[in-house]
Amino acid sequence: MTDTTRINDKISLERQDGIALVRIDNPPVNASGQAVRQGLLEAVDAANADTDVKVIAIYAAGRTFVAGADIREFGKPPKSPALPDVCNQIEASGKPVISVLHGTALGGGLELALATHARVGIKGLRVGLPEILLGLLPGAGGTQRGPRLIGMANTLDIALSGRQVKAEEALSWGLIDRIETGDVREVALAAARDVLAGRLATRRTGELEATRDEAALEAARAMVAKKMARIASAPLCIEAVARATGPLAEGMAFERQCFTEALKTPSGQGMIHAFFAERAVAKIPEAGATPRPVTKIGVIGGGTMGSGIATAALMGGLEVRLIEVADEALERGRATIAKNLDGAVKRGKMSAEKHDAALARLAPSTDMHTLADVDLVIEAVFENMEVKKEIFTKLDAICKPGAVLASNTSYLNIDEIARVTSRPQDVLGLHFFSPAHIMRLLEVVVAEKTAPEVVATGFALGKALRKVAVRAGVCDGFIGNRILAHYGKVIMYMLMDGADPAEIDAALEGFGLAMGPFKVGDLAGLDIGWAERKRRAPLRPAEERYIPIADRICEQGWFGRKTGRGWYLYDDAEIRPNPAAQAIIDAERARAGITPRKFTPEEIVDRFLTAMISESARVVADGIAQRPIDVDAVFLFGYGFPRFRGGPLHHADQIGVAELVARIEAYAKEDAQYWQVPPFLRKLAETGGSFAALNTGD
Ligand code: T1G
Repeated sequence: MTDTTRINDKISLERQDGIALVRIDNPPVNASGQAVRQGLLEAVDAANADTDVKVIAIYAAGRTFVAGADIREFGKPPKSPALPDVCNQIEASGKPVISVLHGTALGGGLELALATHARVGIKGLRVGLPEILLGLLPGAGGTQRGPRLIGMANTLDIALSGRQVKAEEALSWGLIDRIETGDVREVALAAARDVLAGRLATRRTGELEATRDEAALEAARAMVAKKMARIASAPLCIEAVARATGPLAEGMAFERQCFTEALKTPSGQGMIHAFFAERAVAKIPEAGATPRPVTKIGVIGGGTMGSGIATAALMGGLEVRLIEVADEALERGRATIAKNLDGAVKRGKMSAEKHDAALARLAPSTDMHTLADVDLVIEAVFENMEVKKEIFTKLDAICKPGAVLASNTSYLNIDEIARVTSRPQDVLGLHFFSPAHIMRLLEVVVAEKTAPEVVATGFALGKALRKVAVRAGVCDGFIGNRILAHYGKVIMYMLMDGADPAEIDAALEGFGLAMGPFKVGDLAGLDIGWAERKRRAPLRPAEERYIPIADRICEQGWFGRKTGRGWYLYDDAEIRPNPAAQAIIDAERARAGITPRKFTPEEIVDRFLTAMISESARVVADGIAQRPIDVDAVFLFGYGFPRFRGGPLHHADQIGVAELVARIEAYAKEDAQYWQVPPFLRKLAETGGSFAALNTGD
C-alpha cells in the first residue's frame, strides 16, 4: 500500500512496504534552496517517526539530482535551515538513509549525498565539488566527509579543480556504492529493498576516520601557490580538508568559517557574477521567438576566421559548405579545418569517431550556388564593405527563402549590408572571436530590420556551438571592439609618455589579464590593427591625440609572431622585447618632444580600467549592450578579462562609480578630448547607483 504526502511544493514523501521515498522536485536543477532544505528535514523526520518505515531513499525528479546550493541565495541574508545542518541531521537519522543520484550531483548536492548512508548512481551520472569555480569551497561537509570516504588526495583533486567525475571513477573511489540503469524512482525502491535484505551496506560517512595525507596537502599547497594565487578560497579549501582528521563537528565548524570568509572575498563575488553573466546574456527580448531550424550552413571564406567558424560548426554537429574563390585557397581552408579538428581530438575535446564524422560533413566548393539549400550562411571574408555587399547581393539571389544571412564582420555596419538584399529581416551579424573554434564569445548583432526569429536563430546556433552569445546593437565595433578601440588609445598614450610595452603587459597581466595587449597584438597580427586605424583615419576627430608608433612598427613589416618580430622578438626560445621597436618608440617620443616618465603598475592598471569602464558605460547607455552584465560577459569570454574579477563593470562597482568619475576628471586635466565623464556614469555616481543594480534579472 502506497501513500504520498506533499511536504511542501518541492518535496514529497511516498511510503510503501516499509520504504520511505523522499522526492525532490525543484526545476531546473533541483538546487537546494530553502524550501528544499526545509522539506528534506521534515520528510526525513516524518519517516523516522513512522514505525512502519525501515529505510529511507532520497532521489530527485527532472534532469539531475541536486546540482548544488541555490547560488541565487548567496549574498542575501541566510535562510535556515542551513545546508550543513540538514546534512548533519540526515546523517544522524536513526534509520538507514540512501540517495540515488542522476545527472550532475554537484556541490551541495554531492555533499547531501555524502551525508546519506549509501549512494547509488544512475548510469551517466557525474559528480563534483565545483565551488572553486565560483571562488568558494565546499560549505556543507564536502571537505570533511570527502576525506573520510575517498581520502584527502581525491577530495583535493575534485575540490580544487571543480571537475566533474564520471560515475565509473566515482565508483572506483567508493564515492558511490553501485551504478544502476533505469527510472530513478524504481532504482530507489530496488536499492531500498536491497538495504532491507542486507544486499546494500550502509554506514555514516561522518563516523569513518580520515587519514592525514601530508603529501597530498603539500602538493595542493604548491599547486595553489603557483596556479591559483588569485582565488582566495583555494588555500582555505586545503586547510579545511586538513581538518578532516579531527572531530567532524569541529571540522564542519572550521569549514563553515572558511566558506563564510570566501563568500566575502572579491574573487568569490567576481566568480559568482561570472557564473550568472554566462547565463544572463541569454535573456533577450527575442527569447520567445521560434528559432529557424539550422542543420546545414555555408561559410564563405576559408581564412583564419572562416575555417575557425567552420570548425566550430562541424564540432557542433552541423553540415558545412565551405566556399572560397579558388581551389588553392579552398584547400588551405580545408587543411586548416582538418588541423583544427585534429587539435580538438588532442585536447580531448572530441573523440576520434566524432572527428571523422565531422570531417565527413564538410563540403568545400568554389561554387556559391551550392549554398542554395543551406539554412544559414556566415560570411567571413576580409573587412571590406564593398566586397561584403557584393557577396550579400549574390547570396540574396542564391539562398532559399528563410535562409539566415550573417556576416562575421568585426566592426562594419550590418544595416548597410542588409540594405543590399531583398530580405533585411533575415540579415544579422554573427561576430566570432579568433580562434573561433575555441573562444566562447559570439556577438549576435541585431540590425534595424532583423526579425526576432532570426535573432533567436543566432542564439540557438550559439548554443549549438557551445558559445556564449551576447546580443549587440549596430555601431562601429559593436560591444567588445568598440570598447577595445577606446582603451587601446590609452595604452598608446601611456606608451608614448614613457611606459614600455613589456611594462604595460606586465602590469595588466598582474591585474589578471590572460595576456597583455602588446603580446595580444603580436599574436593576432599587428597588420589587423593597422588596417583598422587606416579605415578609421577619416573618422578621427582632428583634435584627437594620435600616436603613430604602431604604424611605424607595421611600416617595417613587423606584424608580430607571424613575421618573427613585432613589439617582441620571436626568433629564439623565450620572447623578449624587440630593441628595434624600442628604438622607434624612443624616436617618436623624441620627435614629439616628450620626456618619458615612469608609470607604476597601479597607474597603468587604473588608466586602462578607467578607459575600459567609461566606454563600457557609453555602450550600455547607447543600448548597444542590453545591460552591464552583457559587457562583463563579452570581456570574460572574448577578451581574457580575469574571471575572478567578474568583468569590467562588476569590477567598476568594486572601484566605486564616484571614484571612477574622480579619476576621469583628474586625467581630463591632461587630455580633455579623450577623458570625458560619460553622462550615464556621472548620473550613476550622483544617484549613488551601481552597475549591479542595472542588471535586471541577474
Ligand atoms: N543555483 C541556482 N541556479 C542554478 C544553479 C545553482 N546551483 N545551477 C544552475 N542554475 C540555473 C542556471 O542559472 C540556469 O538558469 C539553469 O539553472 C540551467 O543552468 C554548499 C555552496 C548543473 C551543470 O556550481 O554547473 O553548492 O538561466 O544553463 O548547461 O558547498 O548549471 O535558465 O534561469 O547551466 O544544463 C555548486 C552550477 C553551487 C553547479 C547544468 N554547484 N551549475 O548545466 O544548464 S555552490 C554548481 C552548473 C554549492 C555548497 C556550495 C550547471 C549544470 P536560467 P545551465 P546546463
